[in-house]
Amino acid sequence: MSYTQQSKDCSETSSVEQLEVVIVGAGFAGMYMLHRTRQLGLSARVYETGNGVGGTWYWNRYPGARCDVESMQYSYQFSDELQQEWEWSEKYSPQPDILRYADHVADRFDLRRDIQFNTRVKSAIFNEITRRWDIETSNGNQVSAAFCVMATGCLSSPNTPEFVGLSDYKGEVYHTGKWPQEDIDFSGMRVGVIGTGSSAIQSIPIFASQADHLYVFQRTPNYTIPARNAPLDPEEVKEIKADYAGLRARAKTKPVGLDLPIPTQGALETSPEDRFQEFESKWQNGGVGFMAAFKDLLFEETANETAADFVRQKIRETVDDPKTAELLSPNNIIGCKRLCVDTGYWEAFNRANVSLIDVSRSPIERISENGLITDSREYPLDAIVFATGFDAMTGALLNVDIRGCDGRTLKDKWSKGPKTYLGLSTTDFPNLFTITGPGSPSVLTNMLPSIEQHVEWITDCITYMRANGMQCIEANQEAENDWVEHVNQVARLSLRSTCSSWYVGANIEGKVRVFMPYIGGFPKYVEKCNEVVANDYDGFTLS
Ligand code: NA7
Repeated sequence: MSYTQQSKDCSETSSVEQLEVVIVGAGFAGMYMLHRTRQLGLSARVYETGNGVGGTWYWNRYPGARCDVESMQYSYQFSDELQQEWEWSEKYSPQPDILRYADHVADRFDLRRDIQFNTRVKSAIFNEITRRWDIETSNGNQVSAAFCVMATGCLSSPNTPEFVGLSDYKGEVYHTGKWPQEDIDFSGMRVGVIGTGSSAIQSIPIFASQADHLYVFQRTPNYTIPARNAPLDPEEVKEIKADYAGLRARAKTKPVGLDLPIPTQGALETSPEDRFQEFESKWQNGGVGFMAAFKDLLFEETANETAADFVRQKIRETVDDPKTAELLSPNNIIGCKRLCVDTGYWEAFNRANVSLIDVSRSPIERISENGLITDSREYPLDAIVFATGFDAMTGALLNVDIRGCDGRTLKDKWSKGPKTYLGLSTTDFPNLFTITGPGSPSVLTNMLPSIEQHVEWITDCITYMRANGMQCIEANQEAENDWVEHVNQVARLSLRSTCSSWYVGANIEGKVRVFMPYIGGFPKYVEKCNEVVANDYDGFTLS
């Protein structure tokens, strides 16, 4: 639907399409938002930079990319038919399976007809006369929408450090977060990987099996736990599907939104033998559940040290060369940076064609025409892989020129760290919603239930506004201040806020150090969101 509208100063007439809702991003958040919006009978369009759905799982196609949340829980629950009919094949799904699932959802709910691919939203500007959002895309489309919903993802703005000389480099350059769609095979090549975060840890064993020689440039070693991935047992799947609702309901009572056992004992309350047994059993089970061995691992440094020691011992047992083992051993808080999950990571360093290069003391100096230079030595390379992570949580939001009341930019408002009410909304930006935005549990939880909770909250809010003849909703300054204070306060209780991770923005030069996600847990957060609604959108002004 499109009609002619007088522009602000009435001097010209332009044809601008009018929509109820514009959604930015066609990952799991954007797709469900579109589905729910259409169910309400509202006109909506999704703009997506890529040429397909899936968001994070569309871009992160690097070899070895795999989810660290179990497949049976890393999926939508809004449609029982969908969760009953879809068959996952592995305990932890590889990226191609998750992308296939995203494609299936898009087809099953006929979503593509309202998604415009290959289109980046350039700007979203709140028009104070129409009280609507004026949105402009990279290919010059202009639309006006009553609501603008940012479904841009938390890890979707890749971070590529600006090394001197990169543009002169003659070899191939890749970023794990922007991996090409075609198959890349490093056979016979000298390959350098920069970084040892989760993306590097997942891809290194595969690169090592292909490359002539693989050089891993490590600044900070990371903790990783074996995934122990396996095909899903059909009997177990049958059992889950017989009571999927039960599993989902239990998951919602857990801080991370995952049905995992909650520890009741502290690490220091147990004897060293029992403690070892518990760590060993979690280690054998594999995955991020390792941190659920004891209740105090993320709160008490001495308790945390027992878990860190256990993993360091495993590294020494696995890696043949003691010097390499030492270099691979982190000496910081385990679980402070997001714990990694791997398949054959430490083992890869036992191969003769893999070298670990420490760049902690002498950083990467520059990239030359032929390779990478550190510590005054050149490493000739045919390809360089940047596994250097993302400008997390705020990067993708701030890549769009978002302007609210009085022309205020979001970049300006968040220059000292993101400020939101519930991670859903921000003062001075009426009718703008962020799905899993900073200040919400998001990346500290199973993303799918967190996404669904936000989408349902937002669509319920729009329904309420329509039913009550309201045009605008805006977070109150005081409510926002209180929420930001609460988010910071609970963050200080956890060891998670103490290290230089992407949770605090420490990986991006110049980014203000603020613990961005809400660490108070999924149930507490949902309770707060529901309370706000029950009290007539307490903390918001509706007009
Ligand atoms: P991460 O976890 O942010 O890891 C990025 C890695 O890149 C990390 O080891 C960094 O070292 C390293 N890095 C970044 N810049 C440089 C420079 N300039 N020189 C050397 N090394 C550098 O990103 P991932 O993509 O692996 O994972 C992100 C999330 O995706 C992950 O947590 C999962 O949730 C999924 P540093 O530690 O900063 O010293």
